[in-house]
Amino acid sequence: MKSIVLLISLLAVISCAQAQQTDLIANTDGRKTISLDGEWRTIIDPYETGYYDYRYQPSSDGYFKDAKPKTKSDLIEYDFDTSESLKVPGDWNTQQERLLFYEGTIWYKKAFDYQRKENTRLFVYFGAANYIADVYLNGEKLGRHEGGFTPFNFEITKLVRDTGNSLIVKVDNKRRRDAVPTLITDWWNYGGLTRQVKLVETPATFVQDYFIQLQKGSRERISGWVKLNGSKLDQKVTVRIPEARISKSFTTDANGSAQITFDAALTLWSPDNPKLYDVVIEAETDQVQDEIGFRTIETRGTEILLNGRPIFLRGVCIHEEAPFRGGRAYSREDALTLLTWAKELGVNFVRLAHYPHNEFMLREADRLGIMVWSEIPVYWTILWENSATLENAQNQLREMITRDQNRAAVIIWSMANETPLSNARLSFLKKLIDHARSLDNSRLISAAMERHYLNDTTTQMIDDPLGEYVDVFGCNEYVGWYDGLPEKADRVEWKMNYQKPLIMTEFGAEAPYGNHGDPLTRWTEEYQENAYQHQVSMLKRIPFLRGTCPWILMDFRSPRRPLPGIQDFHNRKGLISDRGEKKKAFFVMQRYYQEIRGALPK
Ligand code: GCB
Repeated sequence: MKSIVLLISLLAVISCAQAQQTDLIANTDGRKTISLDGEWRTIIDPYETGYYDYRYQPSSDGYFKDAKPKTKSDLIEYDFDTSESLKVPGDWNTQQERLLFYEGTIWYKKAFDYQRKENTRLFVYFGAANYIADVYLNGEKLGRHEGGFTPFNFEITKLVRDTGNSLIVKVDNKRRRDAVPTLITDWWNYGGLTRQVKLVETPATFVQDYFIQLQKGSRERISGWVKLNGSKLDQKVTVRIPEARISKSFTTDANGSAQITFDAALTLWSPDNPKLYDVVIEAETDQVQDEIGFRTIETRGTEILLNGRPIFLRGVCIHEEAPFRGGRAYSREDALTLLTWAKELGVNFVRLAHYPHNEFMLREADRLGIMVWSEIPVYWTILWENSATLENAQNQLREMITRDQNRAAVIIWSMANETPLSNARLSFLKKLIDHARSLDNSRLISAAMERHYLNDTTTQMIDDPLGEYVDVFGCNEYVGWYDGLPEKADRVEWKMNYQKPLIMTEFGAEAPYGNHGDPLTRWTEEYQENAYQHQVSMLKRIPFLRGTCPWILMDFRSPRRPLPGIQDFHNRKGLISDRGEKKKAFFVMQRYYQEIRGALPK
């Protein structure tokens, strides 16, 4: 009998611990939050001693217990409070020289006090942790999150104390064959709590998520939904857009969901006029506010239509790499620097490669009027046949969409980059596409794909079978760099099997800023400039081309690029160096964008 009682209470403890995992709070900006950014105590743990015992079993008294010796004889071999600290947000690699190449586990600890309030729930929210995060509060496990570039949160209402809370996160960035991304990428595997960490307060029942966008194909009708979380799920919910004198009420069902549709005469968001409206979502027990832009995005044959008018996407690819200081970008200032450079180039579009970027990028793109391609790190050689890999990719896709589904700037969700053809890959990517469309049918779906030469060796053929399932075809090519010399572009013709718009999602050449020579000497700015000149003339000859994204705005760190004196572990294909110096090729692209700007509606 005693053991049954014990078992029941054990199960209760387990289910209580599980109940603390929560779906993502879509908009933390519109809520009361307490920042946990700053110095966190850290322990470098390459052998995961704080997690596994010496038989490689998960240990019950690992570092997450944050134990202290109680007597002078106690044996405890770690101490957060006398360990070194690292800054959060921030990757660990660029904070300490000895961590530059480190891939493994680091434990983070933040101590905090919190004044508990009645009828208020508390969550701990992580902007991102690369790659796996195990999160503990006061010795209890809250849960695990996998995926290095999307947000997640856990409810801590029941566990939080008034004083002396110990929040501990084990972050592990070891690469894995079955992970997303997999073992090899052309970017640095920056580890750590790379984005903001905050406590988020909500009422007992709160607006957890909402989708408020124009209905596909309509420029006058808003269509979406609101979702509540809590115990009082049936409520009256009002959506207000005060500037447009709109106030519409709906009733949530027993699951806390309400479909919303209403007519609205709004000024549409576009790069020329990035109009955002204050939108208030008001439930009986909660209220959140957001700034939302309204626009439509569709395709018709080989055209891309923004608000019903054909548009050419003058783009550039961007990695989430910090200008000037290096490492992961994480701040509004970083976002503004990158996007301002992109604007100087003449863009109306950016491809945020190769994973979801921090939320500042999306919020600032909304304000600056820059359309966005956003993607998940399904890159190169993913394990297509592994169901856990698919689940992981779907989860990252869902978290990306949940965070950014109300950003007018985002016009394209991209599923993958340069993935090799196979049936297993096609079926994997089709499932991702279905998943994306089920979450958001208002945006375009794409992927950056490859192409091949026909027997004549100068006709580039675009016929990836995935093309059938996307709205827009994205294509990466390096004519003039990996593929012949720059002048080869003059002889290349393009054919496509699909009546769909094409975006050239990558092309480029590599040169460190200030390295000069003649136009055929590799690694010189002149070679890069030469490659861009021939590229641009080739691009102009592609009738179904509706966008271009040179690779890449700014140089970035990559372990695949060791060439001493030239690369020094950086991919130098940037149009701008990591110190903000513009290379000659920048101006070739800038001229091209100036030229085509007038040719089509902006
Ligand atoms: C590509 C990849 C990109 C690389 C780039 C390069 O095709 O998509 O991640 O960094 O080429 O520089 O080779």
